[in-house]
Amino acid sequence: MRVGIIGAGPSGLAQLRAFEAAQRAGVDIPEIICFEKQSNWGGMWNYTWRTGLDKYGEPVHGSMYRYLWSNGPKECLEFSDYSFDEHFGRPISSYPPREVLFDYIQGRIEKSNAREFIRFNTVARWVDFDEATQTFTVVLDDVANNKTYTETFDYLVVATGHFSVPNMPYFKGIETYEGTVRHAHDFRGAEPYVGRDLLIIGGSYSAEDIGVQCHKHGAKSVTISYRTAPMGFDWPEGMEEKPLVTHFEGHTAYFSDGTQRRFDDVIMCTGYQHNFPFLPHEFRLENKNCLYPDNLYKGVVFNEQPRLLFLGMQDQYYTFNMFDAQAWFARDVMMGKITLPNKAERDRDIATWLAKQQAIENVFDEVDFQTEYTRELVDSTDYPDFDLEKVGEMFKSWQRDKREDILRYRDKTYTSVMTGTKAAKHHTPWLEELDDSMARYLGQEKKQAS
Ligand code: FAD
Ligand code: NA7
Repeated sequence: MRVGIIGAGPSGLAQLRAFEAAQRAGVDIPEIICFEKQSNWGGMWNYTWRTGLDKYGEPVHGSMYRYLWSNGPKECLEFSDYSFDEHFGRPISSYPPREVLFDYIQGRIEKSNAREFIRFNTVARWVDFDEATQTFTVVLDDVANNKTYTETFDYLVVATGHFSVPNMPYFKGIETYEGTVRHAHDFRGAEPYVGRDLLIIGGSYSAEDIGVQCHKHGAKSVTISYRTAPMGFDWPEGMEEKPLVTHFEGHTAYFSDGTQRRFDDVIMCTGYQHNFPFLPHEFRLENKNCLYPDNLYKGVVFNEQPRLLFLGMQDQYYTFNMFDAQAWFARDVMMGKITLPNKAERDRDIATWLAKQQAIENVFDEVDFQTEYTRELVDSTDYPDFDLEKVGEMFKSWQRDKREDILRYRDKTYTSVMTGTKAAKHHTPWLEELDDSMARYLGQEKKQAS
């Protein structure tokens, strides 16, 4: 049996890890090849300074930026088979910067021979499914060597992420707006906005985090324009929310409440598109960012063609440990340890989850939904069990911390459900910490400890 995995971000790496865990337990595993279009693993966490196209002319995948600190407690994303304690050897704070989390992701996978399974600089271009042989043929571009070739698989795992291809709406007059316009996908740090009046469009995580970062690093003002509802945090002086922009003229944005204001720059924090240009249309997920994409049995198995599996396609409270639970489930489906019910039963199961999603009323319901979803996957596999319900409570507490103080919630500490370790207090309050390097993050702590 041959398994193809597209993408070596946290989800694709979780899939490799799941097979490795089975192998370590003495089970024969299939032949596996993972294709990654970047030159290294880590997906979003593999920071790139590039925007637009990469050095081979491929669309840049990365949307992460300098000074990005975890936007939820690390205790909520901890792998249940590789703790932060095991990796760092001592307690660290609850909200580490990107480089530290990247190091943690790498730490687990570097303990295996996973790199041997990955072909880097390799883009999946197209997938065909042959009904007669029940196999996928994947057309691949080795962009570093300018070679195109194909590989054939019995199962295909799509782990290409969904926070990479910008959703870029049009606003009347924006084509002649006199300031700069970019999408959050191309934001790489707050420096260009120091001393400037910034308009952010969007009302979710990117708007909040980029807005707060620009405020922290010295933007003159940050205005956030929402479509549906304001985020409603207790914003500091210099930050405010306004309803949606109706149009632009010159340097000025006009809002639907009749007010107007001049801005130097605009950043569209308007989310991302699920984008699968390498899949024929009948295999594409067509949903927007949501907690339960339609057509995916257990959020993983493509219902119309169960040899096709997707990881990490949900909107995410849970991340790394949920990807693991999905990958363990996917592995067991592929290896026949989990028998899929027939299509009618799968349809019913999907409908039940979609109805639950429909009934969600607030952010706490969202957390409960994803806790219950992840619980079901963990229970149906041998992924090491952990106190998911306590993690769910931590997510709710995190939401309350943000309501209390959007500039200081990252100074809070949480306790690991994996090890019982209470996070260390970071040496510098987040608002005053302008250096996000791992050296500073860990080095300073060492100094403090001694
Ligand atoms: P990705 O990380 O996107 O990885 C997908 C991989 O697939 C990439 O390496 C890409 O190069 C590869 N790929 C794509 N197309 C192809 C192709 N055709 N052929 C070959 N390879 C391909 N999560 C948190 O837990 N905490 C945070 O603080 C946090 N902050 C975030 C901030 C930003 C700005 C963004 C965008 C996301 C953030 N996330 C955060 C969520 C983040 O998406 C997940 O943590 C995680 O990276 C998702 O993993 P993934 O493997 O599913 O997707
Ligand atoms: P999200 O969470 O998908 O949010 C997208 C936001 O963009 C959301 O508030 C939308 O408003 C808004 N949006 C979308 N289209 C428009 C238009 N046309 N006009 C105005 N506003 C619009 O994406 P994020 O980038 O914030 O977060 C993605 C990930 O990155 C997340 O996991 C983080 O960890 C980092 P709506 O509320 O639907 O009206």
